[in-house]
Amino acid sequence: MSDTLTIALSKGRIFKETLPLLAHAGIVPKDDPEKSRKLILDTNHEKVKLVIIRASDVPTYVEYGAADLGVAGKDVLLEHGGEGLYEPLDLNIARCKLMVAGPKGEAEPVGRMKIATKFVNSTRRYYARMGKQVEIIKLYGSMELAPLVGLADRIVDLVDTGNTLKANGLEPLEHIADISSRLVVNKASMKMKHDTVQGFIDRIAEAVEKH
Ligand code: PRT
Ligand code: MG
Repeated sequence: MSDTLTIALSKGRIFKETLPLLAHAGIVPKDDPEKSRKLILDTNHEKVKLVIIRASDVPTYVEYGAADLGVAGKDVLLEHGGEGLYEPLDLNIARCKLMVAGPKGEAEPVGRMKIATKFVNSTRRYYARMGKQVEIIKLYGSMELAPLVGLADRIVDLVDTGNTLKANGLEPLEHIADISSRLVVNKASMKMKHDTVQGFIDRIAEAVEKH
């Protein structure tokens, strides 16, 4: 590796599922972000560093070139808009679905529904496509609570096993999008560090194939 590479990752499921792909590319972090409070992790490669940030901040770091590359959920990229980024690779990790959910067995209320979500842009686009007028209420988490306390009629959230919905008396109603994590690349890095960046993408692509 001839150039330096900074890779933006969020901790939790994305970090865990990206580790084996990085290992295939010969990159092994020196610290575990779940144990260390460090935000910049060194790796076995002197020139490769990982920055550990919030999942929703990854596109911003990469867009502005604070990181050359990053791993972000498609849900996050749909909200960000994806401007200023290349998205060359579907990593097929951290898979889930973006769905509309509501109280189990309850009929759709008449009139303008209230939809609680942190995915405001995706939700707006979805209901526009459906030709439905809705009121979108922006939340930052625990969307499942909103219908239980009368804040909203429906939520738009990520669903994996469906256990979180079930535990809160909700059920999945409509499928909006299949979600997985993507490798994103800063446009200038792609040009200026082409061989290093492309070499990295190729090795990660190989790892995804073998997974
Ligand atoms: O947690 P934080 O606020 O820091 O950020 P984040 O929630 O964006 O990060 P993180 O690590 O929780 O999720 C990172 C990415 O993982 C998301 O952007 C998705 O692309 C992907 N992913 C895959 C998921 C899930 N599966 C998932 N199940 N992200 C969240 N969930 C949550 C969901 O929001 C719901 O609360 O898990 C719950 C539902 O899971 P089930 O299995 O009960 O259906
Ligand atoms: Mg989370």
